[in-house]
Amino acid sequence: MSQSNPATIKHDTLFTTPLDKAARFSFDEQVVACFPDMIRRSVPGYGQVLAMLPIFARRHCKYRQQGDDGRRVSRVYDLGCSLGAASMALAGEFAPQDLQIKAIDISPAMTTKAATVLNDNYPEHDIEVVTADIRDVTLEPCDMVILNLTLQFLPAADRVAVLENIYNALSEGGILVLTEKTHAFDEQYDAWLVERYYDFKRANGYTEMEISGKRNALENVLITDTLDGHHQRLDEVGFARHLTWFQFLNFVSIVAFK
Ligand code: GEK
Repeated sequence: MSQSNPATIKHDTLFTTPLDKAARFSFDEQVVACFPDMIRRSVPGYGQVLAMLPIFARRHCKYRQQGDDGRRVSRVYDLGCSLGAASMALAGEFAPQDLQIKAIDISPAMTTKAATVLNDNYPEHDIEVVTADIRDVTLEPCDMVILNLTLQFLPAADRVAVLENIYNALSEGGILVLTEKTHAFDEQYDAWLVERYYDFKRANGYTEMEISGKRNALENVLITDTLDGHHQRLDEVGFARHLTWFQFLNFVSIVAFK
């Protein structure tokens, strides 16, 4: 099932004109309108990671939680859900009564659209879309947490607390899937990865102006860690086991086991 009607997804033309140098990237209505096109053309492996989420969920969501009506359900958090692509992928895999999804994003433009898309596609499912800062939310006991390209937008100093909150909420046997853009510690490797990443964007139709405009807008907004840095932080918050299961250029996805 497609996430949105392709006819209503705008082509990403956000950085096709010279920008005010002070302009910063924000998840507003303009971004929402072209988001599916933008993320697919800008994030190597985005579709592959989404496709694996229901496969992981099948193995790790064991109906450990109590639903509102007293029935056993699997509760999954989609943190920084944007238009709900990860929630969509999961909902398609579970019967409505077996799954409870809580999709949270700080951008009202995102959550408004996500709620419509999810409700239109999965009206029978228990999916709550919440507009909130994930730093302020107390998570309920859950089986799976998805942080797909979200932690990178939080100030570095706030990342441990968010992961601790997730660790504490996960039931034994549950998982966190953490997908992030990273940088390499070695400068030469990093330069190679960044150049090939720009080649990836060129191959997907972005011009030099669009690539440099987006890079400037994301400066100090999207702050990457190294892959080792992510693993160290997961250790720090208590995850005893965590594995890099996917890497495509400078984008990685880690699964952390509770
Ligand atoms: C996907 N996961 O398609 N609290 C909640 N949301 C936040 C916060 C915060 N403090 N900061 C940023 N966001 C999605 C893609 S996009 C990735 C995630 C990207 C939200 C922000 O509003 C945006 O919707 C999302 O994190 C990041 O699977 O655009 O590169």
